[in-house]
Amino acid sequence: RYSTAAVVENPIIPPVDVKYSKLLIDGQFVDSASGKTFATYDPRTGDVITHVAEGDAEDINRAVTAARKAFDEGPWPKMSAYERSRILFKFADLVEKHSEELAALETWNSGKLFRQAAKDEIPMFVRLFRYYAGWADKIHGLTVPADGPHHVQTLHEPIGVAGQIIPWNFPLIMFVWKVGPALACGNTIVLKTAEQTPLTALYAGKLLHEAGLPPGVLNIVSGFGPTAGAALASHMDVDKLAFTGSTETGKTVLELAAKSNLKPVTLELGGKSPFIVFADADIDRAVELAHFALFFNQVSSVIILSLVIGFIPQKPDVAKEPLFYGSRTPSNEEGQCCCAGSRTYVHESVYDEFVEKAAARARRRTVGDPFKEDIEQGPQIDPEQFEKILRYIKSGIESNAKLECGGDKIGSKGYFIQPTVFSDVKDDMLIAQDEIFGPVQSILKFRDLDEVIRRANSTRYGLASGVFTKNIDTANTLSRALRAGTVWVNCFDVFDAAIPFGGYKMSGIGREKGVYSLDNYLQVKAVVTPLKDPAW
Ligand code: TXE
Repeated sequence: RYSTAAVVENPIIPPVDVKYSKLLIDGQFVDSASGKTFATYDPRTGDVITHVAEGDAEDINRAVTAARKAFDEGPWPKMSAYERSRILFKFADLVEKHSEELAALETWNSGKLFRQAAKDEIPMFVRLFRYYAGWADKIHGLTVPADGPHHVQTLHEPIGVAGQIIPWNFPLIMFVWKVGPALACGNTIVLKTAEQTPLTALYAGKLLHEAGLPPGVLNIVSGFGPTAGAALASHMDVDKLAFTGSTETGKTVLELAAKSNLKPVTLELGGKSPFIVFADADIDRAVELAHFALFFNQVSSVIILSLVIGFIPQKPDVAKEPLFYGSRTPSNEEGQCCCAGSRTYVHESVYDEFVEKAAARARRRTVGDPFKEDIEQGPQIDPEQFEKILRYIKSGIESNAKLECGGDKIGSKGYFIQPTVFSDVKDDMLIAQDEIFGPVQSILKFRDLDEVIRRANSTRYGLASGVFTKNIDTANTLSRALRAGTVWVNCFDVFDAAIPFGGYKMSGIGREKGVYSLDNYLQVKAVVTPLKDPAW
């Protein structure tokens, strides 16, 4: 289905204009202190979309000063929790109202499928904000039964100014994972967006203010990692840091936080998640789900949903698909997902059949303009990621993995890569060790349960995992033995606002989403009072 000719010769003109491109500080869109701007690109073509204000250390300082003032002087942290909740609910309504525009901007700036942005990610963004809006007035401490004649209570207080650094693969979803819990708990924020995708966060920031967010509570600085990002991580007046990105940069920001004011840090980093197919699995479903787990590109929400619930409809009718899918959000397209099932382990008795079907499935994958309805895979985000993926493909070929299909770029414009499948992959090959973050499936053969547990765990990462079997004992054993933050059994990438997400080992520190995410943004204070004056 893909060809070596240019895949996007006449790109669809996005149905949206860029309205916001300055820094959002203290409730105002402002130029950067240096007056500098940087270009942001359309990954379909590599063409410039617009120029945005480039924040650096001085702008981070301005933003932190505004956030500090908004925290110390209020009204946000001291506002009634119900009022805070109402503002977040109102914002969710506004996002729904502007969802087409936001989705188009997200696709234009990140290259993700428009269908995916509009029908999965924006609804999930709204769902998550409503989830956190619901939490705002339900956060409270405990009465503690301590020994002795004391009344002891805990107060759960906002932590202060939160610094948040997000990546480009899910610009809006990463926004809500960070901003949602921080606001619900009454914190103020300085958010540094990824240099590749600054546009939708600014739009969302504008809508939050329209919903009634006081100035200074959410400040957004577009800019680069070593300048703006590092300044935020090492700022003495930032009380907490949350980061999503590469393991390497995660180590850097942790060090910066430790060397400055020892601010607590949560990290959501890279992964190399195993997807394990046992001999008793329904092979066709396992092939489709493994394909989805690695490449994910919105085969169609209906088909993916049906894989999860085990029902295959005759023909998905895209026009009639509901806007909300409740408890499921997709991973990202083009394999640009931290929890991608990037090591596909298949039992030896079904291995040959699986490989043949997996390659056939990848060959059928449609690559092209993400604004088009019939496309499954858009471009990679930028030249760096594009080149990195091509280098890993070359390394797979050189290390004698068997190239079943793909293996090259497509066209000469934009950042399109052929859906690629390697079989005969060995655990020590680079393509089985490193996070490729692209449309490259690696299939490995295994013989028995103990062996696959050992091999699945033999990675420095521990973000997610998938198990495909009809045997409940196998599923239960794997669920406990796999050292990963998520085990998906007979499904993959099933997300929900309430399900915690995060990594073991070098995949991160802490959990996002769900009730666990609130702990990241709260201080616990013990208050101890004698039951009666001891002098009596
Ligand atoms: O990540 P970085 P990049 C992985 C994936 C990808 C690789 C590199 O394997 O191929 O990382 O991507 C900011 N101080 N993931 O280069 O550098 C940066 O500006 C402070 C997995 O995009 O980690 C951006 O906002 N901040 C991941 C954010 O960090 C710094 C998603 C992420 O950039 C900084 C993305 C510094 N010194 C990539 N340097 C996931 N977990 O989902 C950079 N940044």
